[in-house]
Order: sequence, then C-alpha cells, then structure tokens
Amino acid sequence: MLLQTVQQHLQEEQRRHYPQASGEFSWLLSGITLATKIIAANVRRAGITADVLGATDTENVQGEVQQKLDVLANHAMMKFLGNRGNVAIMASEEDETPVVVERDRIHGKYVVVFDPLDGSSNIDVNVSVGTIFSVLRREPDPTGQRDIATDVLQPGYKQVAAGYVVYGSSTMLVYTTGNGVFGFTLDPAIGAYLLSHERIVMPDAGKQYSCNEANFDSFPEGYKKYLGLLRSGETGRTYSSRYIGSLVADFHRTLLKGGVFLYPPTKSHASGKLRLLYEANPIAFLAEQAGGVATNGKQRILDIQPTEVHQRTPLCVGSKEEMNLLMKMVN
Ligand code: P6P
Repeated sequence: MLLQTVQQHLQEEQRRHYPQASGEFSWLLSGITLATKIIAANVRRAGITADVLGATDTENVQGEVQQKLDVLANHAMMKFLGNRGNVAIMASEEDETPVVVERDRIHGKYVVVFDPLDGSSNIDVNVSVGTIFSVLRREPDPTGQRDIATDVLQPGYKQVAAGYVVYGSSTMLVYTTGNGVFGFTLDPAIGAYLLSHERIVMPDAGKQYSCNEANFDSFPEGYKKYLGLLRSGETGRTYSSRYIGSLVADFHRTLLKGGVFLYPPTKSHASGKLRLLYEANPIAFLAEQAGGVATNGKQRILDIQPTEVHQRTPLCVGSKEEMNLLMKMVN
C-alpha cells in the first residue's frame, strides 16, 4: 500500500470532492495533527518526564480535577488551532466559555470544538485516552458583534469534519469530512500520520456490548431489558462485555469490530454523562459515515439542537443490527 500522509490524503479528498477548496481546511487540520503529535509525545512519556502525571490543584469547568496532561493538551490545541488564521472560535471541554480568536473574529470561517484529552483520569494507570474534535463552519461576521453562541451551538448534522486521536498501543487519527472514515497511524520514526485504514466501515452487527454495568440498576427499564436480551443469546448472537471507560477507546473498538456502546441516563447523570458538542456529535458523525447509528435513545444525535456548550446527552452508538433492536426497546 502506498504510504500516504494525512495531509496528502486530505488534499486528494478536497480536490476530489471540493475542487474549489482553498486549502484552508487542510491548513486547519494540520494544526490539529501537530497538536496531537505533541500530546502523544507527552502522553507516551508521562511516567518519566517532568512531572506531567497526576492532578493539578485546579478544577475545570466540569468540576473535575484537571490532570496535568489535560492542561498541556488544551494548551496545545488552543495554540496550534488558534494560529491557523481561519479558526474564529474554539470551545474546549476544559474551558467554561468558548475562546474567540480576535484576529479572526470577522473573517474566520471555522469553529472547532474539542475535548483535548478525554478519559484523562485513566492516564495514571496507562489506559488509552484520546483527543476528540469537531469542525463547524461559520459565516463571516463583518460587525464582529455576533453572539458566539450562534456559531458554536449548531446541530451535529452541520459538522464539516470530525475525528479523534486515540493514544493507545499505537497513536491513531481517525477522521471524516463527510465522504467516509479514514484511519492514520502515527509513525514515531518520521513523526507523520500514515494512512493505515482506508475507508473504515462498521460491521452491520458485532459481538460486544460496552457500558458501565455498575450503573445497571439505575438504567431506564428499556435499557435493562435490552442488555438482558443481548446477554441471553435470544438474538441468535453471543456477546461479550467490553468497557474501558475511555470513550475514544470504547468507540474505536466499536467502529472497527461492530457491536454497541451505551452511556444511558443514570441516577447520577439523568441526562447522560457524555457531552453533546465535543463527544457525542463527532462520534455520531464518524459512526454514521462508517454505516453505523448514533442516538440519545430517542432521536438521532446529529439532529439535537444544542442549547449549552457543555450540555450532556445519553449516547447509544454502534452497528445497525444492535442499534435497530435498541431503538425498539428503549423508546
Ligand atoms: P464512567 C471519561 O471520563 C469519560 O468522559 C469518557 O471518556 C468515558 O466514556 C466516560 O467518561 C466513562 O464514564 O462513569 O463509566 O467512568
């Protein structure tokens, strides 16, 4: 297979689907790939370099103690996206309010929302973590006075790109621009993401379900019945349970192997725990582009109109077969 970098691949995709493309989007994505290479280098050395393991003495907007790598990852994304010249607004899981890039507030064509290091509480025990991003378009704002919420709170079907980097046994970038899903593996020897998964398609059915079963007793009844059915073998399929507790890792496995990932409403998170804008929406865009399904148990994730930057949602995502059965049982 011809080794192709993500930049080459993106240029070809842009030429094929958007011949008039200015190259601005490719330039934006290169900011994300650069930031994630820096994050990867620090995640990989976390145990041995300057004190990046462990928690800071600060909390983020979620009230979660910030891991030191969270802070580093957020700075990297802010710095290398903010200097692209075409990103007007950035919204991060780590920051209460979106950041306006003043220099690009008028002409900037893009908004990027991201979780710079999802699952970071797993870092100290060497479990895979990830960076998740979602790119939205925005109209120029000649007056510079537009309410930034107008540009940030867009439904997921308006995303122009989405992806994640999973810092696992290898570092992989998976992204879509609406014409399929592609995977690139970081070659540390040359510091480049090389195409390793041409056009990822999620299997129509799988053999694994993924949820935090410690919350089982507080799941709504339909979810309990659904999981009971998967476990019983009455569907004609035998399932294993796999749960890492890191969304990017749990979804990456579901994307490649099929099956279903669930974070239903629970007693402690009645509206679900995962965030709509920078977790559920990019994951849902990727899932649908790979032939899968993503809902909040009642409606398509990508159709939800956001009302707050950090709003939460239940998330059910996976193969057609498992998701069609789920929708019949939880509604
Ligand atoms: P729980 C990690 O903290 C995270 O935001 C997601 O990456 C992951 O899917 C979820 O929370 C795990 O939550 O309640 O099972 O620990």
